[in-house]
Amino acid sequence: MKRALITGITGQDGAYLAEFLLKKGYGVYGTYRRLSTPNFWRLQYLDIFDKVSLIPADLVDSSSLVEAVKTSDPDEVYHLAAQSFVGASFEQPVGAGMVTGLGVTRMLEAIRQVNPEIRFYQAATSEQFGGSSDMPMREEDAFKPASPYAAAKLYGYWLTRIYRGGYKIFACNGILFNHESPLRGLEFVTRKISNGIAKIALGIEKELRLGNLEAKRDWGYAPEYVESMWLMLQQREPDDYVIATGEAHSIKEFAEKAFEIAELDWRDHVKTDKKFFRPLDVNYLQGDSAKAEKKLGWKPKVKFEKLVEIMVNEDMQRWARWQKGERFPWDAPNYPSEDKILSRTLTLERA
Ligand code: NAP
Ligand code: F7E
Repeated sequence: MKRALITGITGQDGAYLAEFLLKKGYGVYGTYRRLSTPNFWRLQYLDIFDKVSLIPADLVDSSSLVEAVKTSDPDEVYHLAAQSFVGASFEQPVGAGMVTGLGVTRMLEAIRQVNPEIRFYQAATSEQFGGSSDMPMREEDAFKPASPYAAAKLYGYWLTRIYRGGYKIFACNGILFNHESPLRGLEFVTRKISNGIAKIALGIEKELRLGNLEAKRDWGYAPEYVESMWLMLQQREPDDYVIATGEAHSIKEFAEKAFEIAELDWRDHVKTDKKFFRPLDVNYLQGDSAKAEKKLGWKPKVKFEKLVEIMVNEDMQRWARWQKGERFPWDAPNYPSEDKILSRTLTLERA
């Protein structure tokens, strides 16, 4: 039986990848960090919590990563753990470097020291292209990161290539464009919209406050994207791949479509709020995954409209079930209203 170690198994991609690898017959191990309140709702929601083995580790602590590799003795490591919210990387720029950037080096070092035969997947990102003007973006295009998060990821991308070249480690970068699902964190714009709409439809809230509505993203469906991670590690040679749908849509289009599904008019409920604008934003991202299609045989099936439908319908159903008194693992009921959170952007605005 093959074994896989997933860092960040409690996150959106970690949970879907664990489900995918279990179906393939893998023994699945995942790192989690000690929190005052356990955070396993996604694994429970997918009903796989009892099927995975958990190892405590933190990306700032090299020794815990070495232990995780030794304990799991994996054939493949999927390095998904990171501080993944771009907005927060402006609030905590030093942490972005320490966790999202240097965390990759610590993981690669653990592999180099314990067993360099382990295959390594790095969760690189379309954010690395940032303000680039190449459209649609391909593997060979220039990177122009526009946030502490993107700069840290670009560092991780290069470390992955350096360990591939220097130590012959089978290390791949998956340059994934945005991918969403009902397991997406609530601070990301798609889930913020689907969750907000469900609450508006049930009369729990009246409005939805958003930032830059003009930015465009290439949004795919997370359960399909995790398959591409596995495919990269099954090839004869390690390489880097763009994973995307090839379509770009604005936040406004997402909101418009999502409200339409709930039979509401977005103009009655959406307000823009400076608090949700970033000091620097990426205005346009659209990927070209022709290389992945040719070499991996990977192609997205769920495109924009279907994705919006999946997310809105699931959040509407969850809130309706919750209101009827049903209880199940879920993040939304305990999530604080964003009005309670004072951001750096807001502080700058007031100064
Ligand atoms: P996510 O839901 O935010 O999950 C991030 C994971 O990292 C969580 O399990 C989190 O643990 C863990 N983590 C955070 N800080 C850590 C630390 N200091 N030590 C150990 N673990 C830590 O992110 P995602 O959407 O699944 O994304 C997975 C990866 O792909 C990330 O690296 C992200 O940057 C990258 N990526 C995502 C997208 C996308 O559109 N989703 C696109 C391109 C690349 P807790 O649960 O304890 O917080
Ligand atoms: O923002 C705009 C915001 O936070 C998308 C991460 O998974 O994908 C994700 O990063 C856009 C930005 O995702 C709100 O300004 C408007 O232009 O959903 P997001 P992201 O920044 O694209 C990449 C590929 C990753 O690698 C990351 O890990 O939407 N926007 N109004 C808003 N964004 C948020 N969060 N909240 C708003 O109210």
